[in-house]
Amino acid sequence: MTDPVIQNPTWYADIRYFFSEIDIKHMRSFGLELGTYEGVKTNASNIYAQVSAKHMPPGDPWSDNKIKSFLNWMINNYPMGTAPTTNLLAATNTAPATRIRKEVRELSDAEVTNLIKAFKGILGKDTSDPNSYFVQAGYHWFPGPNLYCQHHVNNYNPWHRAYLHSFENALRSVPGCENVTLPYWDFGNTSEFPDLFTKEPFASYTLPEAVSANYQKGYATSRFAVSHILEGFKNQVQPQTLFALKQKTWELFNGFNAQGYYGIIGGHDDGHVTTGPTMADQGVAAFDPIFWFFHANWDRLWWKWQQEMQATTLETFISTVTDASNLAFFQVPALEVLPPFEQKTTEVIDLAANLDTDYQHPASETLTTEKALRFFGSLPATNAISIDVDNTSVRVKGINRLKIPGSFIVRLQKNGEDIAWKGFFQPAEPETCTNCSANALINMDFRLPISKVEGGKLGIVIEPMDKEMTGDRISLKAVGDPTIHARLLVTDE
Ligand SMILES: [Cu+2]
Repeated sequence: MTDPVIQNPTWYADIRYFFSEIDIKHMRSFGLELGTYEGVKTNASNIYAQVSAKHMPPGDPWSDNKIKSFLNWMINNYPMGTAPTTNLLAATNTAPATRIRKEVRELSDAEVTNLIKAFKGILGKDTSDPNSYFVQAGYHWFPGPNLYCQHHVNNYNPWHRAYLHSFENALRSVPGCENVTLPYWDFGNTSEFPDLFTKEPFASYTLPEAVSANYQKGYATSRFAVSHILEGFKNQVQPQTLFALKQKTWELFNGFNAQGYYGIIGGHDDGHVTTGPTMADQGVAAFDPIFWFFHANWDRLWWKWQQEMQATTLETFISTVTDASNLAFFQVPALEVLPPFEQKTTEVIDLAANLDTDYQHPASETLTTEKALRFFGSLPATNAISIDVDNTSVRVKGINRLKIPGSFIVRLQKNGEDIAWKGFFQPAEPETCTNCSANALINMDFRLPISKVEGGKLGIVIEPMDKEMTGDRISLKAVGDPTIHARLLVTDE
């Protein structure tokens, strides 16, 4: 076996493969983390001492060239790098999944007919039937009594992945639909709105019984005009999707972190508030049939990122996690469950192996060909940085979202005119939700050309989606007097 010295090794391309799963698990029990970038970087000197003394791994020491490669990585300031395009892990991936989800506009006529049959089947089931549309949609929030909120947290992606699996199983309970899969809506393709969504049974859903005081029997789900929806996805959701897919760590991909609220979770929230009044309300969003196609795409995007990062298994996924508390979260599998679903967080990470599901990505995927900005407010000093002179980030810091009943939009204004907006998705009574209360203070990030913000006075307006309760806007004092910041952005590219 050839084992040349690697002159410029990186974490993603080389170093993370230096440790076997057995080494990682074994050393973890002694408190030494070899499965993550931060763990290996922090303990690099110690690791180097052990491997160069040929003590590690016991009985199977590293070759001299491998030791030299590791030293090169240390000398070069521990570069993170990117995942290799050739799949080094192909050998560890087992049988291909049998549930293949396709783009909704790429279904054959027979597949559409079958999907309609499956939807009509679960819509026709009694509201007490666990496979009914009513029960499945109700897991998201109303009618309760258990409110399973998993948003703006690590479990946002895992919980929704388990949720889609549960919904797909319900569709498969309909006789003749045993092989149906849930299609996704590639909302990055804004050239047209899928025609199917405007037809029965996908256009709207009427509640067969009340789910809350505000949502009575007979309430019909509704959406904004198609032009409004497409514009929101094009201008608001897509830039954040592209940004997220270019990130190299779980934290930046997820996008709800110290670097700001911009990425997958931000795009998801904006997608909800731009689709319609029903989709904008966390309490009832899942009753709008579009919810399922929308969320299947978020799940696909997460999986696509996992594939590109070679992070499809639990251990390789952990190699992308950098924050200590997030790490602890993903390393305690026994504790992390996704109620009301049977899977655990750590089980849904490998979508293909554990949920037997994969995605057929769209024929004309634009994500990888378009250039996305990859800029931050700050980066570790080990990275050589350059400054983006064209764009800025305006951040509104410290909005107490518990004071706002339901989802809302923050509008950034120059001289009283809107120049940008950002949505936040939450229940009507956020103070009753544990996850919401734990993340009460939020920051909103706007990334825009400097030319758009210069030469005028900047301010913000907070507009609730449901104006009946509070009127058109919420006073800044009521939400804890948030502050406004502007900064230059940097990149290490
Ligand atoms: Cu959602």
